Amino acid sequence: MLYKDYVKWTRWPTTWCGGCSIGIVFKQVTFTLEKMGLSREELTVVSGIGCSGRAAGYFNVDSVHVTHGRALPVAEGIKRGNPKLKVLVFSGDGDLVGIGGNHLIHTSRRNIDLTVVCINNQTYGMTGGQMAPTTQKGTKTLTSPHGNRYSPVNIQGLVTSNENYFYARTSAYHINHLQKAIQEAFAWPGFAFIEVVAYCLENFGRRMGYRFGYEMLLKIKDIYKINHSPRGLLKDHELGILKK
Ligand SMILES: Cc1ncc(C[n+]2csc(CCOP(=O)(O)OP(=O)(O)O)c2C)c(N)n1
Repeated sequence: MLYKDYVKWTRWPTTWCGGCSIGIVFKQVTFTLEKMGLSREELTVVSGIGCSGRAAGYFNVDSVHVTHGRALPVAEGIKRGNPKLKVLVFSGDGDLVGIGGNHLIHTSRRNIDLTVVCINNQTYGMTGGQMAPTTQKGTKTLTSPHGNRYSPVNIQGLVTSNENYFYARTSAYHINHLQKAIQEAFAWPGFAFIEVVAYCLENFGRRMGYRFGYEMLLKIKDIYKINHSPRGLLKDHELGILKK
C-alpha cells in the first residue's frame, strides 16, 4: 500500500488549522506504514478527544474515536481481544497525560503491546489553548496569563519508571527520527510511547507572537537535538529512543 492509501480522503479536508503540526506527524505515520508494508486489516487506530484525537477518523483503517482520556483502555481491550492486530494510539498530551494520565500509569505498567504517538503541543488546542499538565513553567496561556506556575509532568520519568519500557522523544521537525521512532515502536513487543514535541499555532503560539507554523518548527529545530545513543535518561531538549 502507498502512504496515500492509509488516508481516508472522504474525510478531507481535516479540521486542523493551516500550519498545524499534527498534519506533519500524521503524514509521517502514513509514510512509515507504507515502509512497514502493513495491510489495512493488520492495523487499527484509537484516538481520544482533541485536535490530535481527530486523527482516528482520517486513517483508512478500522478506528475508534473514544471519549476524552480513554484511548489507552479501549486500545488495550482491542489488543487483548485480537492480539494479532497492530494497535496505534494517536492522541494529544491533554488526552493521554492529562485526563487520561491514570490510564497511562497502568497501561504502561502492564506493558500492553501498543504503539502510542502522543502529540505534545503543551496545550489543550481544541478548546482554546488552556494550560495543560505538559505546559512548560512560565508559559503564558489562556488560563495562565501571567505564566504557568507549575512544572510539567515528567512523561519520560513516568514511562521509564516501569520494569520494561519503550520511550521515545522526537519532534515534528525531526521527521527522519520520528519515522525511526514509529517503526521501532511498532517492532517493540510491549508498550511503546512516543512523545512528539509539536506545537499549536492558532491557540498557543500566537499568544507568544508566532505568526506562522514554520517559525515554531524552526524553534523546535534550534532547541532540540537528537542523541543517537543515549546513556540513561534523556536530558531536557534531547531527543532519543530509550528501550529496556
Ligand atoms: C470529559 C471531558 N472533559 C473535557 C472536555 C473538553 N476537551 C475537549 S478536547 C480537550 C483537550 C484536548 O487536549 P489535547 O489532548 O492536548 O489535544 P489537542 O487539541 O491539543 O490536540 C478538552 C479538555 C471533553 N471533551 N470531555
